[in-house]
Amino acid sequence: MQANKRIVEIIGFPMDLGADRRGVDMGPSALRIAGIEKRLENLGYDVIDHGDLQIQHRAQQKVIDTKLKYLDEIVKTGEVLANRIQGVLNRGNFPLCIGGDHSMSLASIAGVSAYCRDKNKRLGVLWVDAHPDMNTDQTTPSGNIHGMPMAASLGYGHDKLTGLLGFSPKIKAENCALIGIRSIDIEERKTIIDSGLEVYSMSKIDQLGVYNIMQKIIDKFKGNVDHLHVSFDVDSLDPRFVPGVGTPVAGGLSYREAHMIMESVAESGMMCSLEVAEVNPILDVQNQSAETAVEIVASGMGQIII
Ligand code: 6HN
Ligand code: MN
Ligand code: MN
Ligand code: MN
Repeated sequence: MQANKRIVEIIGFPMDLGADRRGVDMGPSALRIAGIEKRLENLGYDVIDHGDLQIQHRAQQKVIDTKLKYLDEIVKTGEVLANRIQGVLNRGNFPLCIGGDHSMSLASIAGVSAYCRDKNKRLGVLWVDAHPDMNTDQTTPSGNIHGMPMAASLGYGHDKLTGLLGFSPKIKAENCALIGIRSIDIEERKTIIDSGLEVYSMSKIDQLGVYNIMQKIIDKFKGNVDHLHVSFDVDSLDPRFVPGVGTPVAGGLSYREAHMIMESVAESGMMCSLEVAEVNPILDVQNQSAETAVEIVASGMGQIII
């Protein structure tokens, strides 16, 4: 088994307005330099790389609300990305979005969710991250929108974020699973509890093992979900393997644990869309983080199975 679609359409989203550390807008280039297209072609996919979407530079704008920095440009470009993703899915192809900071997920999940609504498909999300990204403008310690996409997709937070494409919520908590989590802000925790989200922390991984957890997650998805979207924040990995991230947290996934997550996804045959976020080449060591991210994408797309 493998990911469902044979044609992969890559969309680069060089967004850095959702995060404080500069350089993450070069993530899409780093992933291309690390050979993402060739890697997928070697697995038997046809790959169309659409290049990057246009995002206005930070220097061209102002922060209007310090609790929602660069809100307008993030929403505006997010709508473009969401529409592009819907287009890919409507063509029957597999969208692979490469970021860019994780505020990209607002848009990618919106696009996938709109497609699923049209087609009467039940959407599930696997969120692989050190952070749950469950902040709102009321709880954020940073004002950075990359800490908010999961919350917004569930309907928590500012109307402009939750209301992308004109409907909310985009996903149901019971059809989501978060894994790799080890950094939760105090106020953010309340939103997680309120939502009822299933969070598999690093501590749970230590106790149960990634393989067992993934079997459990996939089993649940199998009964309830038709379209699985995977959102992979590379800071889920331990910073020893992925130093090129803006918000590193010690004690992360090992190289093999990250692969095991994605190998389990591939084995399920359920993944219909994927995104990779937060590769920051400025903070990286010889493009190691982008190379690791490409390896992980290959695992998710069936490297050991095909
Ligand atoms: N990410 N919880 C912190 C915040 O500023 O809201 C960090 C968020 C990190 C977001 O890595 O995608
Ligand atoms: Mn080619
Ligand atoms: Mn994230
Ligand atoms: Mn993160």
